[in-house]
Amino acid sequence: MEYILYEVNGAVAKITINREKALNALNSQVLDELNATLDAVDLDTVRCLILTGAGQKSFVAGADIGEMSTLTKAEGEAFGKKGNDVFRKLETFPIPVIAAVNGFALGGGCEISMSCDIRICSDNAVFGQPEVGLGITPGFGGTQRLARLVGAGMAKQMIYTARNIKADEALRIGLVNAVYTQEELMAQAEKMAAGIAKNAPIAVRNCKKAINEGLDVDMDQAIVIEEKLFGDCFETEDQKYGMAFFLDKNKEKVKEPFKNC
Ligand code: DAK
Repeated sequence: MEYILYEVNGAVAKITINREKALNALNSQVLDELNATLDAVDLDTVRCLILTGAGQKSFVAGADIGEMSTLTKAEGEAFGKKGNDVFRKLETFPIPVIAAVNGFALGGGCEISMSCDIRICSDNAVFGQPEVGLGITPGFGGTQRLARLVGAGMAKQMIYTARNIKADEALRIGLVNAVYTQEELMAQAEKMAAGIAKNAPIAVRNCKKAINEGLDVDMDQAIVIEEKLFGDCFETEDQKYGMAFFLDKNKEKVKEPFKNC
């Protein structure tokens, strides 16, 4: 891999988009490598992913404008599909994905962060959808995910004006969950990931599925999705162990890690 770093530390894995000279802009090769990296994640051991960008300045400064500048209509559609397929893979990835946004998250950078389950950022982060200033629409799901995350009014303002917002405003509108100093960001992402990874993995996966799939349907159907996924937990060893541990009154006991089965 030229542009993706992949590290595993216990049950937490970190994917770093590593194209620092171009502020981690997404070209076709980055998207292909990211896709292959996701396919290779060992879901038997990894329980939470962190996605970040290399360097101190940028998470992802967007899709690669140089590569896009010469695309034909058909090539533009193919590039859009390549990005959308990877972003959707992230969004529906079986385990939670935390975006640790360490600087510019513009265009495709804002969009890839929105495909993750949770966004936290450093205090130098800048978010925006500058596409209309380049003569295009957001093409990696920005018109859809931004509106769902921050509401249609705020999404329309950001997209129509192409105005970037800083970390504090991203926090205020609910685009990110927390802002940390640059030095603190990764440690905080790792702490959150470890906190997720210690919980029953099948239950966590089912929660992700229930939230994602439930948001796409009406409440009556959504509740049925939740019921089914709740019921499925009762076929797991982790449910039996988790509840038995709570009910066991032996104060000396030590909680074992969940087994993911
Ligand atoms: N693409 C390619 N290279 C980029 C880049 C990008 N998005 N962003 C930065 N770079 C490169 C710069 O060209 C420069 O390269 P060298 O000149 O050193 O070779 C290097 O990164 C450092 O950038 P700057 O010199 O510009 O650094 P500054 O600190 O002065 O400025 C900046 C940082 C982030 C404010 C500035 O680089 C900037 O404005 N970058 C572009 C941000 C942007 O507009 N991003 C959105 C891109 S549009 C679709 C599919 C996808 C999309 C749309 C449609 N379909 C197919 C339907 C997505 C679109 C986008 O993401």
